[in-house]
Amino acid sequence: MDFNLKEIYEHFTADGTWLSGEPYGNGHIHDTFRIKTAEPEKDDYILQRLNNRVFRNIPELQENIERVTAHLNHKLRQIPGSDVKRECLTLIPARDGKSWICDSDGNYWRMYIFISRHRSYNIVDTPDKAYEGGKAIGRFQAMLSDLPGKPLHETIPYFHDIEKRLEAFSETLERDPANRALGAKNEIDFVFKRADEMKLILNLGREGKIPLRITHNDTKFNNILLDENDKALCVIDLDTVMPGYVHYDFGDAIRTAANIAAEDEKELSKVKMDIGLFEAYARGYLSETRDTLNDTEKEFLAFAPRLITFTIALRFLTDYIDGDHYFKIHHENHNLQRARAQFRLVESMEEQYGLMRKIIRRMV
Ligand code: ADP
Ligand code: GN1
Ligand code: MG
Repeated sequence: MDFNLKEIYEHFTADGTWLSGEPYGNGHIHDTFRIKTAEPEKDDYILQRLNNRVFRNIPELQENIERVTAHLNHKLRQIPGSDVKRECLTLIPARDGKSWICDSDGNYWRMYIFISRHRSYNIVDTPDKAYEGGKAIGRFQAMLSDLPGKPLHETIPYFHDIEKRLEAFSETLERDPANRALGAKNEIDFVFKRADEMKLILNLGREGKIPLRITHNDTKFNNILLDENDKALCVIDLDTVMPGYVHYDFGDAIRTAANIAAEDEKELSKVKMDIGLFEAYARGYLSETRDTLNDTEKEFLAFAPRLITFTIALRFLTDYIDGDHYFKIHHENHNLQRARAQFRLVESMEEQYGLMRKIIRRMV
């Protein structure tokens, strides 16, 4: 689709003269553009067309993000030497004062300051970077632990609820609208074999042994920006910040920070969880959260990567069977390829689970 980005840009109260707008980043959900301004000393911007099939209530979504970014901004201002514009997202209000606009075609848009001089990684190649990512998420959770006011809206209900995800999968399999189930028999078997054990974290929550906290819920490594020296800079993609278990953030971060291959690697023999990257991320994360997590949360951290990698593989597979309506895809069978790579990663985690537990136990 072609958009008149300049016209949309002009609806926001941005500083700086429009120079150009180009697609940016590797997100699977929104359409993201980098807007460059003509004046070198002025900020550039990120303009996003929001996916309102995925996020059904944009005003609520934006209200969450307004509250979260205002709180982070307030906290950072109290830290001497902090670079507020780069260490948290800054929304740019529209001319009517709202933090988003709806254009005449019914598209929703929002704008952030572009975080300058950042580095973004889809694959992590050194323990130092993994460590910094862990610190960034740990600090993010700590800073939001005293967010004042009412609970955040659940922008996607039951987002990491594995029972609901399994139900949706079974329902999609039954419909099999794209006639794809037969070609994914091995993957389907893989899911049902593990369905029960994956309810562990959900059950601990039900038993009151782990608390709901404010979590990010989408801690894929490219949602954590590092600075020009590869130090933790900013956690972005705040659409799913809402109540959750810390395991969701830990698990999703390991899924991406410790996988030595791409999320959608076709050559499955290349997919592997690197235990050194796992250790480094966990060290960074626990350096910020060791004192706040309870014993049960700590005890089951090592299980989290298996759960979240399985959950996201299941969502890729569900979307494949459903005919690719949720995640952006770049070729036919892309969601199946993603699911296969992620299931292989689950196996790699299963193979190393004893060691993962030992590492966490030693650290807490
Ligand atoms: P999606 O939900 O589609 O993943 P994101 O909000 O994560 O959307 O944005 C997609 C990508 O755009 C990010 O992975 C990142 O590379 C880039 N990005 C988003 N916001 C900013 C920002 N404020 N500054 C710099 N880059 C950003
Ligand atoms: C999506 O938005 P993005 O690309 O950072 C998805 C995550 C998945 C991830 C898999 C709102 O993340 O849940 O883990 O793709 N976000 C949403 O790569 O569904
Ligand atoms: Mg993203």
